Amino acid sequence: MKTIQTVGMYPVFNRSGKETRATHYCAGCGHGIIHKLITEAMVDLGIQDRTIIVNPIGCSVFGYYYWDCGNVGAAHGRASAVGTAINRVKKDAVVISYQGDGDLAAIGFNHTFQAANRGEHMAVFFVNNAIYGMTGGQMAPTSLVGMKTKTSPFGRDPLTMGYPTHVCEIFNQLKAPVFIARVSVADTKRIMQAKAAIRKALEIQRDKKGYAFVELISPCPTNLGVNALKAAQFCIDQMEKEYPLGTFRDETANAEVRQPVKGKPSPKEFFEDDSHQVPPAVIDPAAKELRLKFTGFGGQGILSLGICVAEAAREERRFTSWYPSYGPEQRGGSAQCSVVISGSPIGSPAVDHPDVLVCMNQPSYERYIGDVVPGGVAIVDSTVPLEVAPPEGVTVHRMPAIDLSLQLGVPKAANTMMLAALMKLGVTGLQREHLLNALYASFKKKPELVEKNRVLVQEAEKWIEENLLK
Ligand SMILES: Cc1ncc(C[n+]2csc(CCOP(=O)(O)OP(=O)(O)O)c2C)c(N)n1
Repeated sequence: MKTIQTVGMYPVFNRSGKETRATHYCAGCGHGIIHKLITEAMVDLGIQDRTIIVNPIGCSVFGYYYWDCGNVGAAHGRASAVGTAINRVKKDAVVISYQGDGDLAAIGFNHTFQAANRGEHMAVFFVNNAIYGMTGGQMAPTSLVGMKTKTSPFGRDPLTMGYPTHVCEIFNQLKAPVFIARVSVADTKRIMQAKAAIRKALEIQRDKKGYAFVELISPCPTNLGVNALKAAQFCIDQMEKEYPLGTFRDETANAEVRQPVKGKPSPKEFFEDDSHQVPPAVIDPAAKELRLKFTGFGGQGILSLGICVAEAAREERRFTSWYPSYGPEQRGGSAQCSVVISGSPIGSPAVDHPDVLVCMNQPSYERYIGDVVPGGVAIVDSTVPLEVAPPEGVTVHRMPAIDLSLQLGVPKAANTMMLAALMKLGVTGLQREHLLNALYASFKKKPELVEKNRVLVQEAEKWIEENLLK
């Protein structure tokens, strides 16, 4: 094939293994025009090398076959969220979020709205063809009243289907956006206006001035079931009545580069600050993976107990994960967390079949004891009646964690008693010193509790020696 000189778009589109210059869009569709306008502006402004386009789910999902710049695919509706992430880590990037009306105004509305409210540095191009194109013509949030679609065969009825969504008008209530405009690609005059709006949105990105939103009214002949001319006429006659064209906001001249809150460390400062540094884990094939589950009621310190064990493992340079799960109640609901300790990277932090189970209440004992693997260990508070027999090969230790903590006058320290049991019974494979360091570190904000807990651990260990290890 003869090489075609192109800028901004690839010379050939390799979709489906075929080298072609034809796009996958239907005749008369607006996407191709909008692609070209974005390409022209990107090249003219000299930003091609730092532009990253987040391609949506919808007819324009294949944008990355055409645009010769950075391209990232996002899950349906998440383009603005993915764009936000890119924006945060690649400060010099020009981020474009390209989204259809189903993608942006239905499944992804909140993501897009929140990105607009935060004033993320990105240009959002919102292609409004009043229908779900890719999936065959279902009703979109922007479908017109009375419009017949696959899912509104008798016409959109506001009584049951709501009214058309005016995204520009809604976003115009927000403080952060710098530029908001609605344009159309239905005829040449309108395409020229669209070209200017797209260019402006990208200039704002080039100059790091903030968030720009451009809605583009775009014909979809295939799903309207008419020819290209009639689809364009529908945009002009019908859609513009509902969605008037124009610039809603242009604060470009006054936009200032926004500054972060004072006193907040930059990500660089944060990660270079030694107090946040985590020593990297070391591969040790001899260290078998140990899976632990801590269970009880919320308020019993179950989650903190799991954190202590995970932190101690971290100090020993093990790979470790801590994965909490709790009911909606602030106090008294069920709480559990999974901890994995390993000498190699961890596949999943979820622990369904623990080697070690810690139970602080009856419901969790009954719920989880059957999951412990043969050869495993369960440490169960003595208040829990063992009405369910443990599986064969599972050792159950009874620990009066709640009663001991009450006797010692610190009812909240039942989890410290359990930690002492884990240490004394040696079931975590971690050193006592590291487990204690992790316990004391958890009282960073209440240093007076360190000494108290040191005594509690001693008492608990004494009890274990006399009762469990004899
Ligand atoms: C999570 C999820 N839900 C639904 C779909 C199916 N789906 C693919 S594209 C699409 C709608 C696209 O419509 P629109 O955003 O208007 O873009 P157009 O195709 O019209 O350009 C839907 C619902 C999907 N891919 N993923």
